[in-house]
Amino acid sequence: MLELSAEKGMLPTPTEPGPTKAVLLMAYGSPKNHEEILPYYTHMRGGRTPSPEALAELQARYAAIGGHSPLAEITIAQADGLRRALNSGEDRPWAVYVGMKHSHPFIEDAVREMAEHGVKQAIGIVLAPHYSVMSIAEYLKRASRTAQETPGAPQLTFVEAWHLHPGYISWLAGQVRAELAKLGKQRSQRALTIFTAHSLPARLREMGDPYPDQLGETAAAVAAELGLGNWTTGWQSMAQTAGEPWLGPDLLEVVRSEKAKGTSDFVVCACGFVADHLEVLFDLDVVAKREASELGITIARTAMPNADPQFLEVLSDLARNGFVEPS
Ligand code: FEC
Repeated sequence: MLELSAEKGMLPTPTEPGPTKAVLLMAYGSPKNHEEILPYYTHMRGGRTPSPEALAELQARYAAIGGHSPLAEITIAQADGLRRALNSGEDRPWAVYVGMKHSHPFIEDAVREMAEHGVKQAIGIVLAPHYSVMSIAEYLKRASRTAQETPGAPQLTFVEAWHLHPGYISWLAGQVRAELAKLGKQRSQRALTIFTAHSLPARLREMGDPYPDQLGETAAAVAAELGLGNWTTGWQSMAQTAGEPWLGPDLLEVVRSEKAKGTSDFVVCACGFVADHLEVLFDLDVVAKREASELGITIARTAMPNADPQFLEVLSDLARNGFVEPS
């Protein structure tokens, strides 16, 4: 039997002795309220306090989506759903531990808690499909380093990227199909679908980082499954602090240039994210929609996976296939 313990950030706690298979489910994290925005932003900046202007700008973005992001709650719901999916019909219990990159419970807390619970082996999964040294690799490094420093910590193996998981591609295809269907036959044939992920510094291309190509691979796989002719990729959510070129073209640049060529309906599929959060609810639902209304076009956004059962099956498949029995 496994239960959720609210005191420990709702981390699932094994309540029966015996070998436990564990997942370390890692996500970005979000501030739970207005007061947490400053420590959250400071953590993200490696401990450097943001300027008052930058802080106010970020606070305004959270205010525009209702005061706080649902990301942390959605991550817990995904973990809970994954634990249920993994434990149906299993002889040995699975535990799912949540570790966040920038808010409590941190990745380090989750690894230490697994050690306290006597977990011997765990599979680490990041709730982001595309690998980059500036995204997934940072999560893995922090988990591995804590495991090395913690007596009794579990052996960790990781899923490094899952941007082409057939279940994920099929889930995305279903969402794009649903948005195109809402446009009706004629408009949907002329609509442009734009697959997006979080932008990162453009120097990653020269470094041979797989991230830019992986976005294209996800997009191409979804387009192939749908037989979609009119699609492209774009980058979104470039950090406000960007002091160097970031990966482009930006989503809004794509929209403006395609509108100039006569396209008036767009479907955005933010396949680099797996939850409703600030970068989706503000950058797409507020900023992109405002731009659409100014340009006299439509921009529809596909639903995010959140705790959809089909997406939980994807996570469950990643955990089962990636788990290595302890030697
Ligand atoms: O809902 C929420 O409260 C959090 C939404 C959120 C997600 C997210 C995902 C990614 N980020 C990635 C890279 C960077 C880099 C910087 C950066 C900065 C921010 C800021 C906020 C923020 N990110 Fe984020 N990101 C989310 C939120 N991100 C807020 C700070 C304000 C701003 O500049 O916009 C630059 C850090 C610096 O200043 O040095 C780099 C990547 C992802 C997708 C992969 C993942 O989820 O891990 C990559 C969700």
